[in-house]
Amino acid sequence: MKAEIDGAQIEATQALTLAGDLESLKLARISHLGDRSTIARISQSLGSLDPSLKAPIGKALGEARNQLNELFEKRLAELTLKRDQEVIESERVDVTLPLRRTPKGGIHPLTLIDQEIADIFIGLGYRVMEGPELEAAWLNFDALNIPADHPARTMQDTFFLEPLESNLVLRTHTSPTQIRTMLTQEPPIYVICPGRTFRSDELDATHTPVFSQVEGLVVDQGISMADLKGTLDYFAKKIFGDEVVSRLRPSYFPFTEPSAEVDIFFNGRWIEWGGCGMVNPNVLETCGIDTEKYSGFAFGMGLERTLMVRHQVADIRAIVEGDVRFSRKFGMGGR
Ligand code: FA5
Repeated sequence: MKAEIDGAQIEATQALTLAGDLESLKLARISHLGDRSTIARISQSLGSLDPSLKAPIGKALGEARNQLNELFEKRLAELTLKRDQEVIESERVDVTLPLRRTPKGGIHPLTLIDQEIADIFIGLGYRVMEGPELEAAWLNFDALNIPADHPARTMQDTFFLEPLESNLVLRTHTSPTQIRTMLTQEPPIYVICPGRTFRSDELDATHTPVFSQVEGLVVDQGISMADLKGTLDYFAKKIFGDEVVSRLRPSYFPFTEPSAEVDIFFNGRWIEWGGCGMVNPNVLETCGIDTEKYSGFAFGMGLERTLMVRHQVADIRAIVEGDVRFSRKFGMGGR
């Protein structure tokens, strides 16, 4: 029996010593020191042994167990250290590696100014109205008092959609959204209508075939040119700075009467900003609005031009080409 203990001890010593990681050490312990191991089986049979054998066998068993437990603890410490070192090595971060930056996009300056303008007018109690970019020719022209022979309706300015009988155009201004508003809402009306507009202009330093406008429309009782001027002054100061003044210059639009160009005095000179006027009574009547009771004003300006003036952008292409290096300068670009 002593020989059996010695044999088991040798086998266990070998298994514990050879275990290369914590998992195999655990398995070696279960098979050589666990409940079903040779050593455990001999311990259990100790009671039935001849009394003279009990003491020496018991002693030999105790010694073997102590030696093996010590060996297990030693191997446990060694293999734990080894495992920790492996984890540290595999999870090591090389702080000297160059950073991999994923450049984020930036909010385009046109979107920013669009939001800025919406904030200004929402602050005055206006609502923001949107209309479709693909528009009925009737809303883009006729309802706005633009007759069939008006030059703006020629192929040179307008993108018509095929088949021509569809009478659909890419809207040439945001003014059809005025009509949509007046056809669906009762006065008092206080709205701005921002959006993309299209004209068959060549792309050059100051023109682009796809640009953006913002329209303003007010229809209420007792609205006069003074209200228009006051609103444009306030708008100009909010966009260009408190020192800026605006002036109205007589002009012509079929949908306003009288009509004017609004100029601003900015950086020492007068700059044309947009068109405006009192809504032509013909337009109000087309929309079923009682012209005895109500009058209104409207204005419309280009957003790219507004940005160009405010930020001294010499070429409109910088705005429309979407280069993030340009957008970042407006303060909302990620890195
Ligand atoms: C109009 O479009 C009128 N609907 C504005 C208006 C509204 C007048 C309400 C009265 C009442 P106009 O064609 O001038 O007007 O265009 C207005 C602005 O759009 C111009 O001042 C300019 O800033 C901008 N714009 C026009 N064409 C282009 C273009 N090809 N590229 C960039 N901006 C343009």
